[in-house]
Amino acid sequence: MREYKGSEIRNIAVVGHGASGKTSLVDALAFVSGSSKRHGSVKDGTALTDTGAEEIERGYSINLGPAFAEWQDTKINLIDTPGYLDFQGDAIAGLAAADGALCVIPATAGVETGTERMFREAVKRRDPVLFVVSMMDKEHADFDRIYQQIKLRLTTKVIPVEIPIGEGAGFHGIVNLFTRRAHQFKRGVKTGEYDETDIPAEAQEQFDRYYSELIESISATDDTLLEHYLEGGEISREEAIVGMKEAMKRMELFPLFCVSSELNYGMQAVLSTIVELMPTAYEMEELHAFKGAEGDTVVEIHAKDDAPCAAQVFKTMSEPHVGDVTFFRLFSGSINNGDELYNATRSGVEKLNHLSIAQGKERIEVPRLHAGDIGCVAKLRNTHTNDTLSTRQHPVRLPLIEFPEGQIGMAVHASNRADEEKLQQGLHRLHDEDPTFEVQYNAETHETIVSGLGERHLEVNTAKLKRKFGVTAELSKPRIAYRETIRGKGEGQGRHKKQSGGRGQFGDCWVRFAPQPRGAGYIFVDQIVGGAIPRGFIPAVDKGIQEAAVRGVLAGFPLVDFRVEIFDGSYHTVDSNEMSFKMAGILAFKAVAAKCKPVLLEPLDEIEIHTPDDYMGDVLGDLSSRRGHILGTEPGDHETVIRAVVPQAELHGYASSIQSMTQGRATFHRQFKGYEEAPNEVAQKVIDEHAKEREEELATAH
Ligand SMILES: Nc1nc2c(ncn2[C@@H]2O[C@H](COP(=O)(O)OP(=O)(O)O)[C@@H](O)[C@H]2O)c(=O)[nH]1
Ligand SMILES: [Mg+2]
Repeated sequence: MREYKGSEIRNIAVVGHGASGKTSLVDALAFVSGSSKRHGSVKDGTALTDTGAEEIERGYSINLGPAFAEWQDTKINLIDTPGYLDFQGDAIAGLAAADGALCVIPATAGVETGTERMFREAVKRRDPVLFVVSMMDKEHADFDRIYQQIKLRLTTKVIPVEIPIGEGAGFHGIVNLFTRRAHQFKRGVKTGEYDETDIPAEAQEQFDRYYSELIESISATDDTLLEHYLEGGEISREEAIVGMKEAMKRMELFPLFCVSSELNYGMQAVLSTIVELMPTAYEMEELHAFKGAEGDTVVEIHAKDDAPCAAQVFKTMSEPHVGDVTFFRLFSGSINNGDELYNATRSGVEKLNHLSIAQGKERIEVPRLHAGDIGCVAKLRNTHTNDTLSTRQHPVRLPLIEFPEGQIGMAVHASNRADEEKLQQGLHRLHDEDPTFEVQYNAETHETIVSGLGERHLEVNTAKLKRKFGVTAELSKPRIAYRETIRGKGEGQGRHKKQSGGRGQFGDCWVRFAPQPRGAGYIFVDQIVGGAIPRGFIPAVDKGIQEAAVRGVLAGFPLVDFRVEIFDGSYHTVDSNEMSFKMAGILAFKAVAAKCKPVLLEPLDEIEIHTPDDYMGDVLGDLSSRRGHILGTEPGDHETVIRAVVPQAELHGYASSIQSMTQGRATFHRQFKGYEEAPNEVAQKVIDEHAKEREEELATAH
């Protein structure tokens, strides 16, 4: 395989909703170009970029999948991405590595949530987007309807460059509006060969309509072209292409194409269009990176071969028998097989053995990669997603890819207790592979909590744990970290006395408890006068009280926000010691706290929801059924922002229910807000449950 310079490279992410035909399209493009030897199929589990065991088993993409197609002296790097929102982390990583996107929309199902989410993400990153209507051969395929839907739901700046001849079972050709030529296909063609003809009569009327629309749209983006057009001049194909490419870069035009990946119809035209209309890797917008230990110096990164190397890791995948494979986009400089690079994020040197490019799961070793290219390397020592590889002489860190944050949390434990350590290792490896999968230990509830983007995300990672690390893990509803406090004042005595021959134990204290404002914590005040207890023993009382407070009085949760004054006590010159006074503290807590109107506190989250206006009523109604307190609503661009405070206990499963309530169009962010007294009936339920658990524990202990 020859070497490609950045000017001969296009980096394209293929995005869209789940089951829109992305993986099939990537497979067909690579096959038709000749770069991939077989036309694989998602249904048979042979698609080029769906290679993980979980992907083949489930029939959809979970990880991004790298591939390439060599076409017209150009290497088109194609990054297939998962469409389900649960796996959108990889779609965002794919976009970050690319300079442009193909947004795939099936001719039957049309625009869906994932389409909308990824189209907006590409536009936000200012990546030119080319729409591809896929599955034109399927029953009920309807090109015009999809075009109107894109206009309505995604952008009015969409413009067909191709139109289909026939639809569904009758789909047999494509007219290109630029060339005014038709490609006519026959069933069973191997690599998308076609007969080129004039526009057939059956497509003439449609052509006339779309052609003037196309030329008008392009002219409207460029003053010279517009003048030319208004004066009645013809706009040449070359002028139109240049005008279109520039308009695409400014997000002013989004061309629309149509294909059938199953039949390989339309693939050659899409390949040529990518070469013609998508920016080369050298044209990428200039990036800014951070230099120095504090990252306080900003340097410009240009796609130049002779500039210092700067590569961003956008994905790592652990593979059986290989270890970790690291995928990176080389934004600047060129690298040779065997080079040593410097990971400025972690201050470590890495040797790039077997520098490669990937075609699905196959890796092809290359001697060199030029600025702008995408490559991979196996067995780096300590390099993870979002790290920057540069050189010791010019260490830099590229801006981080912003991954979406977890939406759902579950407690996890190994089915077999002996596997607990393996479980922890596996979880951390999975996080390294996928930053949207997070692992945290909650010290209050003693649970490991995993969070991700949806139920499917957590379920797939549980399957990976089993396959890759041999651990069977169980997920369960996380415990809520309730707390307790007191609302009243009280005082009493803690007296510990034990005499059993020899030296005894004696400690005795008198204390007063008083409530403190929420969040004030625990305060201990020494008000002993006249040496009722020697100074040295008083801290032991404090310690005893704190120790007892951890287990609370109502339901076993820590008691917080209270003040203790120690004001009297007594001691014994021989039998008193620290241990005895700690016991006295514990007894004092037990005697007094229960008398001070103890109450249960529950944790609350502040939640911010972005929802399309249509669903606002439903979302608000649902929040109040979850005992939510609405802080306010604000109108946004095409959405409303709702802010509310909701008890954590009511938020379990919220991600799934808001997705089904809003057809997956709302997003939310939640954050711990603080503690408040739980309403009586909630508290009583928690107290009863605790009592029952205690009983069961005691029963099994005997
Ligand atoms: N009839 C037909 N089916 C297709 C075509 N492209 C994809 N499919 C099928 O649609 C389903 C989803 O395709 P896939 O490529 O996995 O979509 P992705 O989830 O976007 O990657 C699979 O069963 C494919 O076989 C096409 O051009 N024609
Ligand atoms: Mg796929």
